[in-house]
Amino acid sequence: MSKPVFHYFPIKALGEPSRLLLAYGGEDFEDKRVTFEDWPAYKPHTPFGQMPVLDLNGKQYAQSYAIARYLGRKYGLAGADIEEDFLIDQNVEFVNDIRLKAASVHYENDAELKKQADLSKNVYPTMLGRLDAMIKENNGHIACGKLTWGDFVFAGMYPYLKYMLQRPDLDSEYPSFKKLEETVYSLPKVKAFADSAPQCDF
Ligand SMILES: N[C@@H](CCC(=O)N[C@@H](CS)C(=O)NCC(=O)O)C(=O)O
Repeated sequence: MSKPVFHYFPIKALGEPSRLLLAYGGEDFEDKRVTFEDWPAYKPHTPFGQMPVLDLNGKQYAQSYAIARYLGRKYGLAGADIEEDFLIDQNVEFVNDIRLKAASVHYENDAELKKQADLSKNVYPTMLGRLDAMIKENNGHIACGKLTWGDFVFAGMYPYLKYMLQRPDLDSEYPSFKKLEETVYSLPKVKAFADSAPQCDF
């Protein structure tokens, strides 16, 4: 059986959650960081023309949350029943809503549209406040009051979220965010992986 290969750009963003899950699962995987220069040659060989992609047991697995959910089930980080699974999915979708809103502004090239789409005064504070409350209600986790794959989604993507929101101060404004990131990164196998992985800011 060949070694699993996880393909993503040399950033955290949508790839880091599954890298951390693979590390947590003790998987001996190749962390293939495809450069932006090499990407055009890779792209046609991926299921949706996008990364991340996981090569596992001769199959290609795509879509970041589907991969994270799959790995979560594989490594005992899913819910105990369909009710808990639902809560994890629901709360991960909310984290993704914040990411998509931030991305829609961050990647807007038109300065006027970017200005009009400024969400920092009303939308972000409400959404981030809800996320903060969600983590507090869940004992420092994304859902179910315990460690699940949803925590890995948040922890892996958090630096990217801060970068897109241009909010390095989120750590101090919402200490629950930083604490959850630390909870995941201090798990022994995750820490070992992160300590030896190439450093990237987001
Ligand atoms: N829904 C997809 C989105 C994946 C996605 O947007 N990937 C970006 C990088 S974050 C990508 O591959 N961009 C290169 C391209 O589209 O050519 C997922 O969650 O995996």
